[in-house]
Amino acid sequence: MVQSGQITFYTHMYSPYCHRVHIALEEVQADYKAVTINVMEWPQWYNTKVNPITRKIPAITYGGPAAPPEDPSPEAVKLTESMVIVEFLADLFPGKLRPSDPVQLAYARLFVALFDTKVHEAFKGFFFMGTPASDLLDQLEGIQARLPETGFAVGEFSIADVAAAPFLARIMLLLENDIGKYPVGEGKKAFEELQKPKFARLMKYIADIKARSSFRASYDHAQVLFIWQNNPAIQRA
Ligand SMILES: N[C@@H](CCC(=O)N[C@@H](CS)C(=O)NCC(=O)O)C(=O)O
Repeated sequence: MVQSGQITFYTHMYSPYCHRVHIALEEVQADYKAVTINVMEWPQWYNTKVNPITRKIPAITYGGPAAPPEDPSPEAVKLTESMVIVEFLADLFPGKLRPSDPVQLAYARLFVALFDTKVHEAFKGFFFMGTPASDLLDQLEGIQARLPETGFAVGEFSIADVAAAPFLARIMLLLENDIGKYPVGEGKKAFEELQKPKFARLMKYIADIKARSSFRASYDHAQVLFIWQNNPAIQRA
C-alpha cells in the first residue's frame, strides 16, 4: 500500500507521544498537515469529531474528501495511540521503519514495550512524583544493555527508535535543566552520571537519534524546553 489520501496530524510539541508520530511521518516522507491542539483550552470538537475514543493526542485522520481539521469528513479514517499510528505508517510505506527479519522485528517491538512500560513508569516517577533517580538510571542502563555495539536499537532505524527518541530527548533535556518534582540538583546529578563512561553507548545512541533528519525536523529544543519549564504538572511545590 502507499499513501493514497490526505493525512491530518493532531499534535502538540510538548508531547513525547505526538513526537513519535511526527518522527515517523518525516521518516516515511508522508504528505501531511500538522494541526497543533491548544492543550490549555482543549477543543471540544477534537473530543467529538477526531478522537472520541481516548480524547488524547496524537491522532490522525486519513483519506476522505478535503475538510477543515476541526470538522473532518466522516469518511476519513481516524486513528489514535502513537504506536498504532506509527505501525499504520509502516504499512502505508512498506520497506521503511520495520526490519524485514521477524526476529529483529520482534526485538524492535520488545524495545517499544519496554519504553511504554518500564521507562515510562520511571519517567513519570522521577519527573512527576519526585521518586529517587536510581530507578530511572536503572531503566536507562537496561535499555543500553539491549543496544547493539553500533547503530540503532535493532541496527537500521526502526519503530523501536521512533518510540524511544522522544522520551530519551526529553529525559536528557529535563535532567540537564533540573526540571521536575525531585529535590533541586538531583536532575543535574543524574545528568552528570549519564556522562560517565558507563553510559557511553546510550549517549552515542541518543546523539545518533538527534542527528537524524526526521528528529531534527520534528524537534525544536528551545520550544520544548520552554513548554516543560512551564508545565504545571512537574513544578516543585
Ligand atoms: N498511549 C497514548 C498516550 C497519549 C497521551 O497520553 N497523550 C497525552 C499527551 S502526551 C494527552 O493527550 N493528554 C491529554 C489528556 O489526558 O487529557 C499514545 O501512545 O498515544
